[in-house]
Amino acid sequence: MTVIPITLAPGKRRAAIENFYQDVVRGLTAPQKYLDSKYFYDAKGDALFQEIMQCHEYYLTGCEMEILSSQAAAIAAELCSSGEAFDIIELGAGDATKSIHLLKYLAEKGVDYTYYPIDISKNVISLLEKTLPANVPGLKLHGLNGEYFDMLKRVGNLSTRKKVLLFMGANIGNFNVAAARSFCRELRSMLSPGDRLLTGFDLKKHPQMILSAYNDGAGITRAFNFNLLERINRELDADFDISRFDHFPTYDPGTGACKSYLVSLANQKVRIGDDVVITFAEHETIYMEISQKYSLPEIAQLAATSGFEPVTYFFDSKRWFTDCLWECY
Ligand code: AVI
Repeated sequence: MTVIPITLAPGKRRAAIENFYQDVVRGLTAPQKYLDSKYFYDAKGDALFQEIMQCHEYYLTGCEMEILSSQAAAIAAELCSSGEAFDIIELGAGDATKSIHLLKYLAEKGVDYTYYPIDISKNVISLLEKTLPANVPGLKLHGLNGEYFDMLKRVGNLSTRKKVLLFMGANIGNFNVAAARSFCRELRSMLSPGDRLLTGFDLKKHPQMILSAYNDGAGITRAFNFNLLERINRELDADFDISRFDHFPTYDPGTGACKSYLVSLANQKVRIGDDVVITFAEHETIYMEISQKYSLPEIAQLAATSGFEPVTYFFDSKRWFTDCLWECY
C-alpha cells in the first residue's frame, strides 16, 4: 500500500464518512464488537503499513518480493506456455513494486500485453500511470480506479484476450476461509476457461513466527491497530482513549486463523458523534482483523471449490509463502 492524500470530491467524501460511521456503529454494537479492517488504511494507516512491511518480524513482504524478483522468468514461462495472448489485471495494484518484476520481464521478452491495474485509490492509479511506463519501457497500461468487481466488468469490455489476474500481498488472508471462497467464486464467475489467477498465500508455519509478525517488537502493528480508533476519533468525532485499550493478536495453528483484537482495560463508555455511546466491559474485545494462513492442501481445496485448478506453486527459498497460479476450468 502507498501513502495517498485523500482527494475525494466533497459529495463523495461525505458519502464515504457516512458509510464509515454506519459500519463503525454496526460493528461496535454487535454482540462480538468488531471493526472492518479495510478502514485501517487512511494516510496514517498506509504509512504504518509501509513500516510494518519493513519490520524484520513481518516476513511476508520479503518472501513475496523474493518470489517475484527471482522467479519472474519461470512465472512468465508458465503464463506464455499455452501460446495464447493474454492481458494482465492486478487487483489492488498499490505501487506495483512486486508485479513490476513480472511486467518488466515480459516487456523485455517482447510479449505483447496490456497491464490493467485496479485500485480503489485514484491517486494510486494516477501515480502508476505517471511512473510505471518510465520504468517498464514499452508498457501498455490502462489504469482503472474503483471496486474490483466493477472494474473487472469494465476490463471485460476492453480486452478480448485471455486474462491473467494478480492478487498478491496475502490480501486473500484478510478474508476468513468462507469469505475467501465466495470472493474466488465471484472472480471465477467473471472469468472464462483458460483464464488464470496468481494469488499470494501466507503459509502455515511455526505459530510463534506468525504471532511475532503481528506483534512486532517496535510496536508498529500495535500502532496500526490503534490508529483505527484514532481515525474514528478524528473523522467521526469520537472520544476513544487508546491508553485504555490493549493490542492482542492471536494465532490458532489448527485453523490457521491469525486474529487481532483490541481489549478494553476497564469498564468504560465511548461516545461517537452526538448520538451514540458504546459501553465496554473490562476485558471486552474488539475483533480487528483476520490474516488467514493456509496449508497447500487447503489452497488446493479453495481452488477446487471455487472453479479453479492449481497449475503451479512458486515458493520463496524458505517456503514460508507461495504465489499460486490457478487456471479456470
Ligand atoms: C494487507 N494484509 C495482507 C496484511 C496482513 O498481513 O494481513 C495487513 C496487516 N495487518 C497487520 N499487519 C499486516
